Amino acid sequence: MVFFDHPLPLPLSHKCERGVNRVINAGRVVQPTCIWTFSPQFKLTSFSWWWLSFKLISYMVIQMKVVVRLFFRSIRILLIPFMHLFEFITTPKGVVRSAAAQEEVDRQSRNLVLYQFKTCPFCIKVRREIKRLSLPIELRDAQKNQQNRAALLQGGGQVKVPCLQIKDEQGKVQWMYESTAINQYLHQRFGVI
Ligand SMILES: N[C@@H](CCC(=O)N[C@@H](CS)C(=O)NCC(=O)O)C(=O)O
Repeated sequence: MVFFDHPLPLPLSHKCERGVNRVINAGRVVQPTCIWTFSPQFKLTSFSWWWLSFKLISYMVIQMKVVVRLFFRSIRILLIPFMHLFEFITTPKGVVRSAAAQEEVDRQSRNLVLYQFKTCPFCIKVRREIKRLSLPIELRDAQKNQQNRAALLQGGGQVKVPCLQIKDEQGKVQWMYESTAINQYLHQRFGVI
């Protein structure tokens, strides 16, 4: 009969031979919790096979997730300089208003905050519109800054960017997601015809 340490946790052990406290394994005295034998009494039940397969597959899925995440993270890091260059090239010049009109726009812009990621293409799209409309809107990074991330999650309900925080004259706060909706809103409110 072959004895060796049981390499697996329950439920395989329910089929194992029990009641033996000490076993000699390759000349060493070991204290097994369970002994797995090749004796005729030992059989892997179909449940155990399913359980083993499930464990194996879930382990592989977790490993794959890590690899896929690493892959996309490295691509993003490689793309960062190109995205900044793209933003620099495609950002238009800001509109010019009269001093009084710009002062009013500046005042209203103080009630707006854009939660964003530096290299998110949808955020670049909104930042471009902000620049085009000459709006001094505060930008808050929600990727690395945990405080901003938490504020976005708590206020808006999800960590998704771009998100425009709009405070009205009464102090009521609204959170607007979707780059297209944000650009439309900014255009309607501050657009120069
Ligand atoms: N349809 C949305 C897409 C926004 C989106 O997918 N944003 C990504 C970043 S580029 C995001 O917030 N992902 C959540 C995260 O990475 O945690 C829009 O146009 O604003």
